[in-house]
Amino acid sequence: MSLLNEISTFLQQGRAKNVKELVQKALDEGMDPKTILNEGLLDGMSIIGEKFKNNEVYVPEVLIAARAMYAGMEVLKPALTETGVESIGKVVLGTVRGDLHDIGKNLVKMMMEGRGLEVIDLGIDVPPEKFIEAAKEHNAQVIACSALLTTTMTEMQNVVEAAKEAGIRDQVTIMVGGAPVTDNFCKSIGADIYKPDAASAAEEAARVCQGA
Ligand code: B1M
Repeated sequence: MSLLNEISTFLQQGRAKNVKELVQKALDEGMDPKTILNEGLLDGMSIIGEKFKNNEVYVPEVLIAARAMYAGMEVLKPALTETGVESIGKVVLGTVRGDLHDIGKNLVKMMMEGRGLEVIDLGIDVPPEKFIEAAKEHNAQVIACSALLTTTMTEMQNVVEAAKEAGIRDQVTIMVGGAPVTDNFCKSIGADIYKPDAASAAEEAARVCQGA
């Protein structure tokens, strides 16, 4: 079994310690951190997701797999993010109200920090007003909302409306993402940018902050 397959398998089994060790081993062998992320950690998480959908595994198994995912991400973080980079802009990031999924959001954060952005992470289950308050307080250029549920993605429209009501809509770029979100949905709610993955979200946020 290849190292990446082993990482994926251990992640599915929720064996955080093994995942951590193997991610470190892969890094020590000079493997590209993005390959480790995509073909090891995210591969395992997506297999767990498929099994979850088919009722082959349940919430506890998914949670321990998520814990193993974090253990691996922690080891990868320094390799994915450049340290000591001067901030090129500020992003307020959170998972919308009613939604507790944070793995994708945390990846977005990691990638954004790696691009030299300062990220104000509001966590999960974030009400629209909190996004707005934080954007005003920190003078952020971007509000970035993540949602993983079809029932919570509609909260993104409330963030857009709250920005209008607070009079900051033309000062802030609203970016949306997460598995059920699409470009059409983004347009339909009046948000500015949809990006399908963490790396392109970070690239776009950096572009916005640099006024390119
Ligand atoms: Co949840 N869950 N979950 N879950 N869960 C999904 C999302 C689901 C698709 C599973 C399924 O049925 N196949 C399904 C949603 C169905 C739907 O709405 N269409 C689902 C469900 C139903 C639920 C519950 C309702 C289950 C229940 O209790 N009956 C419940 C809801 C709780 C709540 O939020 N209120 C629930 C709970 C949970 C756990 C707590 C057990 C756990 C979350 C743990 C955690 O996050 N700390 C969990 C997990 C782990 C999943 C799956 C298996 C994996 C999600 C994940 O982390 N993927 C998921 C199935 C799946 O997605 N295949 C599932 C890896 C992550 C890196 O991907 O977050 O998509 P993702 O991020 C991607 C992109 O989307 C993008 O970048 C990342 C990749 O680079 N991205 C952005 C994300 N945010 C972005 C923002 C951007 C741009 C890009 O710009 C701002």
